[in-house]
Amino acid sequence: MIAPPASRAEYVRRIRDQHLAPLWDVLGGLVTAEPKTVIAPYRWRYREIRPTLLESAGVITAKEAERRVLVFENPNLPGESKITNSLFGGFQLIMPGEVAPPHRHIQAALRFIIEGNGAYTLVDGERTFMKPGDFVITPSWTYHDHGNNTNDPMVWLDGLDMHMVRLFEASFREGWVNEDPIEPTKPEYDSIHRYGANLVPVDHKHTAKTSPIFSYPYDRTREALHAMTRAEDPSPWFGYKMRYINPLTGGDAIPTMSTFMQLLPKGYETKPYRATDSTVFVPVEGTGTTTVGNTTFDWEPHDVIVVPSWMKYTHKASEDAVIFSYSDRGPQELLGFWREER
Ligand code: 1HN
Repeated sequence: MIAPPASRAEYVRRIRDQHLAPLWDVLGGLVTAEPKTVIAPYRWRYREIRPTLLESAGVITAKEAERRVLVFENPNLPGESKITNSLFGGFQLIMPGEVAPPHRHIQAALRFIIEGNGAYTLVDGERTFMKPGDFVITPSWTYHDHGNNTNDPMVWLDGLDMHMVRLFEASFREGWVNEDPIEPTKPEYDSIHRYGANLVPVDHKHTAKTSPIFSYPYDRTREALHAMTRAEDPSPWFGYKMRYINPLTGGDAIPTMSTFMQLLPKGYETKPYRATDSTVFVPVEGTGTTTVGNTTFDWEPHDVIVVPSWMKYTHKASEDAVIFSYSDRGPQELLGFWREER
């Protein structure tokens, strides 16, 4: 028989030297009865941050910055480059004549276009020109660069799965052979022509986990939502809401981040809803309010609103409104974690 320790505290002090710790002190905090979030609900007003964003052009060039991005920092997690625990969000600015040099990384990116018209992103040899409201993807480990040959600044929201990659310590990144822009190897819009018409090339072998379509243009998304409004009543929780998919699998366009666009008719108010995915909402058209817990945020186009996991929220549209969103729902579903409450 081993003699019992002098006290629990004495025992716990002793086992720390062996890099051991008692689960009984931490179990309740680790395996909570319900999701406990550290994330603060928050809203960034585009009207307020746009001047600050444009000012960044005088602070650093796109080339020197590699990517000139202002990062959305959750107020409860300063310095962590997190808008939620799993998601990165930022606004990227490319000024006329600038290029952001080519690179690739394990992290997948979504681009949601905010302002400007006709700057490009080149993904896997294919150039895509960007317009406000377009949803554009950069799949994991594809070379990409961006350039602006227009006369206006171009701004988009970058959403990345980088904190999931960090969790797994699985990050790789490399530059192109040099810093010059990559020459396209495919015709413009090749991916949407090839895969975006309910057709697939007859010899296509499906291997990639990410959508073969790089750009989901806003005019088509908008048309799909408006067609829905003519066909059925709005969902009490979502209004009219669509999910961007990979047409080859029916799954999310990007496997690590779900992306959505929804339409709320003027005056419509959604019923309280919560789910375990934390979500970033970006209004595209219209104005309204979002209530998360006890906080109500009013919003207009290009504002950014973060709703944490498992907090009840409602949206109310003061005018016909269209809202883009992205969340970690897809990976949670793949892993069997995701839950919702209506
Ligand atoms: C990145 O590569 C881009 O390619 C944007 O435009 C934002 C944020 C963190 C890490 C890499 C881009 C990024 C990023």
